[in-house]
Amino acid sequence: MRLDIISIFPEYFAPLDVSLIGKARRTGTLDVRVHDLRSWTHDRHRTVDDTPYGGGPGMVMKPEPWGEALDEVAPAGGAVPRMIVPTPSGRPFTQAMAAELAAEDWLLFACGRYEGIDSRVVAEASTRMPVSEVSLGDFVLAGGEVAVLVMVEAIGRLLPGVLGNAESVADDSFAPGAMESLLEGPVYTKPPEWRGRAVPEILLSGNHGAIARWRRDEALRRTAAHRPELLGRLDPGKLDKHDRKVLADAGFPEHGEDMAN
Ligand code: JQB
Repeated sequence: MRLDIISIFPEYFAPLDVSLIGKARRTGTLDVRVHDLRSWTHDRHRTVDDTPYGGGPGMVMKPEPWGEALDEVAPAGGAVPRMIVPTPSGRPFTQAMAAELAAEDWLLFACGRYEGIDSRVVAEASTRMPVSEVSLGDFVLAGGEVAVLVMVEAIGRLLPGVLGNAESVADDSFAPGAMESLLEGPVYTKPPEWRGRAVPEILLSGNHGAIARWRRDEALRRTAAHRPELLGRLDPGKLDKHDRKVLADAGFPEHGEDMAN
């Protein structure tokens, strides 16, 4: 997969030399190219921002350097990347979107700063390539760089051969897409007792059926406690009697037992 990243802070992407993504780059699974937006400016001060039309606080990224950058990185008449623009007003980035993007051959990330990029840049780019405005969540970052690092890590670990252990991706969940409905429960490793705290006995039992049941109970309890809105996405047909009891005990009788059973 090819990834182009355009930013006024190319140094932000040093972490992409490290760990899973760094290895994927060295082995050729990932071709990452980081570009300095200021290389497409022509004035002495390498200006990328200007005051907002209509007034208001802060500055807005000028369209001209972006236009030249996109023309050079993704020239007309050739292959077309999918462009991703992080912005707090974008569609939520999810695991499903990470999986969809991991199937692309070429992604182009455009990192804004200040109050964002002149809107005509996305409008014009959209006539030449698919463009998605994406948000990591309901908080405000100072720019798109950290959002791109997050997305590249989420996408990169899904690429064939990037995680050493092929099972690690599938096991994020109990079933395909389940990470969108149930949180993971707690995990433990050796030693069996640490600072007076024992590992739950069931995990040492060797009873794989009972362990799977316990893990599911913990996942249901954690989801009820931390992300109750996710319970509404559970398929009621996939909840057994025990699941319904766990959810009722966690304070969600509407997903749990009905009065009849
Ligand atoms: C500039 C960004 C995010 C990109 C994601 C997320 O855009 C703004 N609007 C108002 C105030 C400040 C900004 C700063 N800013 C480019 C830019 C913020 C992404 C961003 C984001 N993806 N929060 N913030 N979840």
